[in-house]
Amino acid sequence: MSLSDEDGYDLWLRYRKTDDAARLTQYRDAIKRAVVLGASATAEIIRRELARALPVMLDRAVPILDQPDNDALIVGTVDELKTIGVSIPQNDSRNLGDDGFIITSNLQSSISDLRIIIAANSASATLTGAFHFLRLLQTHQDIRALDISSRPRIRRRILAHWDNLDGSIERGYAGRSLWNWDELPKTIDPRYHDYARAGASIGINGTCLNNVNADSKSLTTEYLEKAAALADAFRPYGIRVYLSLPFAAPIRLGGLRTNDPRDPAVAAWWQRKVDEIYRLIPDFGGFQVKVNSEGQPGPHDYGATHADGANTLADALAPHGGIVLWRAFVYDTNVDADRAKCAYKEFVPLDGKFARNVFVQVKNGPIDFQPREPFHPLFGALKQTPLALELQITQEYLGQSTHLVYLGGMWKEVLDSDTMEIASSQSFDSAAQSAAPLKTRRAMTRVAQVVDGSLYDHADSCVIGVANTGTDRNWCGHHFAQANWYAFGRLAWDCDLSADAIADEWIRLTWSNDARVVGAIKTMMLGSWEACINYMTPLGLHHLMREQHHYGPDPGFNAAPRPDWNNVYFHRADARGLGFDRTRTGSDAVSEYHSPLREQFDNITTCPEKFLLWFHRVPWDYRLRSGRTFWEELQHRYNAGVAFVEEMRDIWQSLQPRIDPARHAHVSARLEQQLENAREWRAVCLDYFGKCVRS
Ligand code: GCW
Repeated sequence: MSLSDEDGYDLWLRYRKTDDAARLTQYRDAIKRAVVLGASATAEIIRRELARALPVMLDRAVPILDQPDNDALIVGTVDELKTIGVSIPQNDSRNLGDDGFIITSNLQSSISDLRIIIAANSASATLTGAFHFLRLLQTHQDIRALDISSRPRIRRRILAHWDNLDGSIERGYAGRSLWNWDELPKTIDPRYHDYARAGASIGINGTCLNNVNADSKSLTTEYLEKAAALADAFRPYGIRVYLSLPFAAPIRLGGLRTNDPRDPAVAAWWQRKVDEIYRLIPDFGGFQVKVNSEGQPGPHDYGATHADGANTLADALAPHGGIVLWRAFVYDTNVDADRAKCAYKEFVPLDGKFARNVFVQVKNGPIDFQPREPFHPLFGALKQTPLALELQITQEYLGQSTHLVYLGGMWKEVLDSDTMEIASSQSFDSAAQSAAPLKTRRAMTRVAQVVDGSLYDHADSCVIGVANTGTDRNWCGHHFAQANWYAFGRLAWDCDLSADAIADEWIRLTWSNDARVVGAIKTMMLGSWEACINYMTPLGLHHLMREQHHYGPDPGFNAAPRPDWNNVYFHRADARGLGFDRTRTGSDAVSEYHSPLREQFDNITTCPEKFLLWFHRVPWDYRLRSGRTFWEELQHRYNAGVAFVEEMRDIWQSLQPRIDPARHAHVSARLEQQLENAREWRAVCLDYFGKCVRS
């Protein structure tokens, strides 16, 4: 059978006839009609989605009714369901919060034979539930005895767009910005709805529209009206708008003489600006802020602290319910000569000084979205301040939109990392803590528990992912980069999902339910991250990428204006060995981690080999656990990385008959390019390091 070409625009919302006969019969029996209660714009979106999906998947008409009848799939909020005599047990509905949903196919109700109910406390959560139900059908799940109750542990699940007002995207590799600022607010591109629909389908509930390197113009009334038009388009999908904040706006837009956040005139200016924003966008989420970082101005320019800066904004936002996402991506050379240590040193002393509606936003690792980093030591260190976890979906340092690299495993490694923060935690009830078995306590001190707020009892929580979307027809440049957008949303919703389970789901939604396709693609995806690490920066190496664009290898780069923008700064290769000494006798970055982690990282024999060169300078003849010398192991890793890309290419080739020609060819071409790049990485790095070995 020849498959028709696809362009990837549908993402994972790709509805097809159920090609499993038994399942098709089951679905047809279970879903004869559908009823969506309520008159909101969101209810209308649910109706449209069901009308679009069900007839295709069931391959027959499925009427969408106004009134419930027997045998109907029924979707509504808990309150709406009450009006037709269906009550959701209070315990269940209270547990759902605003965002959670239930899907049940065995609930007792006064309407006989009512089959499947999708319910939530809010219309937007009902939409998330409807998408979840459709996903069950798309992935051929048994729906006869559903008893699903799903609630996100992280409250704010935000996509951050590094989009500039001129349509370009910093670190964007999939075309231009989706936001057409010139045509806004009048013209609402239908693609805005498709964007919001995709986000809502995986539980995303926030979008930060503009680059963290923010243009003051974004806060002019003209541009706020444009942002408001986007907010109006996204609202029915349950997605709120946030903005990145230009710190210098009081001078640039307000004509003030200073941006000092402690100056009452500056605070008053921000208050007026924030009030204006809320008049235009009543559910505005808040500001993302990059200051005193990479040339951006900030409170330090006036002798003020990060807390002073954040709190002025927080005070202006608080009456409206808005928040501040204050980024900790700072690395002032005056703070510490080791860039990895700076954020911790700047922010730990400020813990307890931030207003209640401030998050400190921390990247997953202490340097900058490298192929692999240990978790950022601020997780487990700041206790009184909620931390927002910042992940990068766009693959700035991981082959951009050319390399197939599935990031689910990377994010899981971070979320599952144990901060080892136990004994010093104030917020634990100490009796309960000592009674808890060690294993349970361990499970409670992971980065995931810092981020979801449970470790230090923070009510609000946030994860934010730098988006990889653009105007490319397939949204993300590489068809497989869609998987990273998808995995971000799914993990933000439920960080206990495994990278494997998410990949499995995504493959079925995006490519096929055919077991051979699922198995083969999963092998590719699950091995792809480790392969990328191996052919770029194995064993804890980092930042070897070419300057500016960060694509391709340049280990010898040493011409930047500051030391920590040079690649040689990070690897320090010479005749004796390789790696950055961050042990106690080196930069002592290990001490930013809790015991016993710091001792583990500090000792070359106990340091996980994946982080070896992150924490240690390793002699070329040092023997690793494999029995190989370090130099042999390094070569082995580069070879393994390249070999896996060859394997991906071959697997993909073997799938040709089972994938539509257009998408197959598109991915094939990229895999060829990836292979060429991986070989180049190996050749350049081994040549460079080899010269050191032999010198
Ligand atoms: O990863 C680096 C990027 C910059 C980016 C910066 C940041 C938006 O190279 O392009 O600026 O991080 O996160 O602020």
